[in-house]
Amino acid sequence: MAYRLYGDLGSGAFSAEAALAEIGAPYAFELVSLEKNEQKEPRFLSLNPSGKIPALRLPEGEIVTESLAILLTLADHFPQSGLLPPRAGPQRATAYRWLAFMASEIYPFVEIVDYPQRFAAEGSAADALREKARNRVRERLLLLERVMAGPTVLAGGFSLLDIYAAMFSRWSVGKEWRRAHLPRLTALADAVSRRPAIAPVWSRHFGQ
Ligand SMILES: N[C@@H](CCC(=O)N[C@@H](CS)C(=O)NCC(=O)O)C(=O)O
Repeated sequence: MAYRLYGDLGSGAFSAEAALAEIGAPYAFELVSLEKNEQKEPRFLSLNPSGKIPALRLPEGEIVTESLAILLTLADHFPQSGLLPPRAGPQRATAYRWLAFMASEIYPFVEIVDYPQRFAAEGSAADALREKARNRVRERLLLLERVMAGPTVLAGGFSLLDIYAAMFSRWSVGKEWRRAHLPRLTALADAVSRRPAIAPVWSRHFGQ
């Protein structure tokens, strides 16, 4: 049995699919439409009770949710893929550090930008909250922009970090703002989008 990835286009499922493509692992993509709110339907809730995508069914049948857990699991399954620096080395620790930063310091604010009415009364309170959350995402991407080793997040070259950072650079902050303030992350995302294995995945999720 191959991997089965549950998600929507332009969502966090991009990171898992890009990793699968980069590895060259066989997988199937099952659409869970955010527009139709299918992530909250019983069929999907039986896979992920938190009602969020992505979810990955492993060849063994186990379900993994949480985008970071999925990425780390895939890197574990395919150590030769080079998606993470060597185990127990200092670069591996740096990789964990910034992966955790993106998952815990950026991703939760994306939910507020996308669904502010979950956190504040609809109307001007929700609109104001959305703008505050957008600013937190911007501030944290600016931090990532500053700590990037060069054209990739890690000094050792391409890794999971670049896939994850490229994805977050697409969300919440606005194209014009991104181009004006995140030149290195914009160049990183362009480079990720051009990687031969990832290019078709990128264009399905983000266009161009
Ligand atoms: N912590 C989760 C967050 C996943 C998440 O928020 N996914 C979004 C799509 S990018 C989602 O499913 N949103 C639908 C909802 O919150 O109802 C992860 O890292 O996978």
